[in-house]
Amino acid sequence: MNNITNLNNPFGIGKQLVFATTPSGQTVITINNQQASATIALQGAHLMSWQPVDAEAVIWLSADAKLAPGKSIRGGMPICWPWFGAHATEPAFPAHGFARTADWDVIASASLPGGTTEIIFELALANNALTQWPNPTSVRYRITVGKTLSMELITHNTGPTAITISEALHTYFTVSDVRKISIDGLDGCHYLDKVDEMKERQQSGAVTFAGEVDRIYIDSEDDCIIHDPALSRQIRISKTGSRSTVVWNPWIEKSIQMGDMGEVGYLNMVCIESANAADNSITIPAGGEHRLTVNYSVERA
Ligand code: TA6
Repeated sequence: MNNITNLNNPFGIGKQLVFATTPSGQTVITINNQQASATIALQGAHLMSWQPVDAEAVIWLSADAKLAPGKSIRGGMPICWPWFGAHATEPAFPAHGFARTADWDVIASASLPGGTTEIIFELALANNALTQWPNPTSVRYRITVGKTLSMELITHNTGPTAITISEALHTYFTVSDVRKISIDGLDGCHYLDKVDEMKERQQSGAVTFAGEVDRIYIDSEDDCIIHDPALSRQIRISKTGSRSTVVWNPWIEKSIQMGDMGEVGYLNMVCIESANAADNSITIPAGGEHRLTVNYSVERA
């Protein structure tokens, strides 16, 4: 039986959760319930879209996003693990770790009381870059789709010694115009400014955008809210187990360099990433685990 049959038989749920193959041979999961719809690429367990039934699309995906083996998808919600950004010592290792382009297995799915749909993935470490991560680890990732989108990323250290990871749910949000939004929840937080040689600065008031922004806010655990008056909405991001918040918009020059942001894609997206990065890296003792959870909800403004 082909892979899709093997997946739809145990884990498909009627029309609510369906596995299908794209023309390029990638497996994509489509979820539709009475509260919301979502699509997830099996590679990287990469959520690509989420839309509550009474709202516009919330997650941004580049018009030039590629769905190809081993290639990261521009947009959606890439999983950065077991390191965020460049590897500390190996420049040849992939930025943001290997989880987002790796094989993940589906291990469970359910239609939950109250009308949400849940799917659970496990990182197939044995098939992936063990040379880049020779530490016995189990990684599971749960996505629950409803009016609220909920994620939980669980790292379990199954080895005999402590491990240190950095991580992020590197989410791209759709906005009307990045020049007309503001982000609350980071006032007073210190951040590392990646646009200015990682200088440490302190946020004053809301975050707004008039050029490239690439900041790692350290010790930032409060909810963030994206205020988008032109869409008459705000997007709330609440989290646990995450002490860093990354805010990123590549603006014009960086978008052109990246080549897969679309013509003016940068105007309609902002990344608010729930992370543990830089000084907030996480050390997990032998046998221990770390849970990062994030919830997104849309409120009328
Ligand atoms: O989270 C922001 C960031 O680290 C930026 O510096 C930029 O590199 C972005 O991630 C996208 O990285 P990627 O490897 O997906 O091109």
